[in-house]
Amino acid sequence: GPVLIPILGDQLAPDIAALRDADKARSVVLMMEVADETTYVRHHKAKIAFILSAMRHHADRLRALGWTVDYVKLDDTANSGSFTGEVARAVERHKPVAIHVTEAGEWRVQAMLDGWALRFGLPVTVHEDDRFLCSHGAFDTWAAARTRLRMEYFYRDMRRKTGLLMTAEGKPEGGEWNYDADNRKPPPQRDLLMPQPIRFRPDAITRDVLGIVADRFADHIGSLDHFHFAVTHEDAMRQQRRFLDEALPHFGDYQDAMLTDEPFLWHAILSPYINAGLLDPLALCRAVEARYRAGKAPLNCAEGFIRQIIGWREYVRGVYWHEGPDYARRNALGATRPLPGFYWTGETDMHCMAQAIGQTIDHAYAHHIQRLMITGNFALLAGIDPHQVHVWYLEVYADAYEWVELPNTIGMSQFADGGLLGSKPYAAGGAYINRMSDYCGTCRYDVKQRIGEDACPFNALYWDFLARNESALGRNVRLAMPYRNWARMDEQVRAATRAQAARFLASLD
Ligand code: FAD
Ligand code: DLZ
Ligand code: SF4
Repeated sequence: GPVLIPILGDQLAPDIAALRDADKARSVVLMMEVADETTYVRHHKAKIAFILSAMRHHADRLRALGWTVDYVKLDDTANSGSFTGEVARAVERHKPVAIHVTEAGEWRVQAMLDGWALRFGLPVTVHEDDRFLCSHGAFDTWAAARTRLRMEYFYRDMRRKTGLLMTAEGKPEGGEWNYDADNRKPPPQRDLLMPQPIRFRPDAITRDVLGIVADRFADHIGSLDHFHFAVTHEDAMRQQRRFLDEALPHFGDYQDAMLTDEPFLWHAILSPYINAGLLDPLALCRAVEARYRAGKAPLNCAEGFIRQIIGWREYVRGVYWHEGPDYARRNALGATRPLPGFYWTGETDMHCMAQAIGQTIDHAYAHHIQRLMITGNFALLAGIDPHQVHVWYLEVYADAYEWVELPNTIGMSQFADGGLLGSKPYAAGGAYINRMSDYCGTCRYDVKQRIGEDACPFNALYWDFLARNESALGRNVRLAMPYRNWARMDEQVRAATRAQAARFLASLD
């Protein structure tokens, strides 16, 4: 019998570890659209459509490369609905002598893979997923030697390991490791020359999938009307080139900027492709470095971008596997409020929230600072149950898989891991949002006010958050200044601020 090689929906690279040394003539690749994966959380419609269409295109690509691919569609009548059920049926069909698979991206699925050897009485080889620079073992070794897991030091190791933006003498290019001090400018005026991601027109395969998703997942969040994702490696490469040509030269400058009705700005719009396997993250970083060396992108932009990929992206994955499956249940600040209904509709008078959520519904995309400082910041300040916040982020973004979403949400955004990932909570009042966006100008609320009917809710919520969490956060040196300011306020002002926050929070329920 052949070797059976299951390829999961986020393993869509032709040289994925399990395929690399396999013999095409003696292998059957198994790809499975299964109900469990489409509904273990209620993913955005466009996220499901993207993954299923990319899977179908990838099967064609593998066949063109000479592989035998057994592809199970979601609506095949005998579809058992689960990875393990489908592997069981494939074992019946093909009578394989062994199973080779690439390690899964999350605990939930890895547990399934780990059960296959016993269940099927077959040798199962789980290949390390070397699309990542840092293996689980290497991260554990790095972490074991440290009391605090600082991204910055991890990142420097990845720079040394890859040689990206390093001089011949082994020094960081330009003399500094990190050029963030040059980044984070407020938004520019809108103009017609701003880059836009390519809008890929759905082909016949995608149109088929869009029909299935519209039918079957009608009650999931999200619109399919704006579906514009690339679903092949070739098209993803077109968007990669668009990013390198048009957005990279300002990527760093406007990384934290937000503009009304401009969902994409100078961001890459590549995360769904990188995470699913359509693009190779290291090759992308090398292309970014080449642009810098050719004088086509400034160092602060090239370094900032490369840091997101070989720094943050690798680091959060390391944290996810290092911390174990119970990381999803962390709740260091004891937050219990249910997620407000407007996270599903975007219907709120807070213009910043309506924008971030509305774009999420339309595009299954929001850029980092919207996720962190608008929807994430609001949930943090309002004391929303971090697990509900986690499920929301996992559902609504086309790039969301637990390994990357969970540390970003539980750790970076909600401070629910008590400061493992970040040294202080990303909490901010309206002034920050006003500085980094044009949202407040057209908002029904007044960003300058803290108390009263028209006051921006973020303002009172910010102080209420600090006051409410003083026992957990009051000794954090990075919060010393705001706590001092709070303590200096008049007792009556403090009471009015907390009453304002309480009224607003009550209106959410
Ligand atoms: P750009 O801003 O252009 O960045 C370039 C690339 O860097 C991205 O494509 C991505 O691969 C990588 N990157 C940047 N920041 C991060 C980060 N913090 N962690 C990991 N990779 C990063 N990213 C996901 O890929 N999947 C998620 O499910 C996800 N959930 C998030 C949840 C929260 C609460 C927050 C605050 C961030 C989350 N991120 C997630 C990180 C980041 O917001 C997205 O990677 C980014 O917005 C993707 O858009 P882009 O390709 O235009 O990115
Ligand atoms: C997210 C997702 C969805 C919606 N559907 C499928 C699917 O039908 N078949 C599949 O192989 N993978 C799917 N995925 C991605 C898997 O959930 C992903 O491989 C796991 O999260 C493991 O990392
Ligand atoms: Fe958001 Fe407040 Fe600005 Fe309105 S005023 S857009 S609620 S920060």
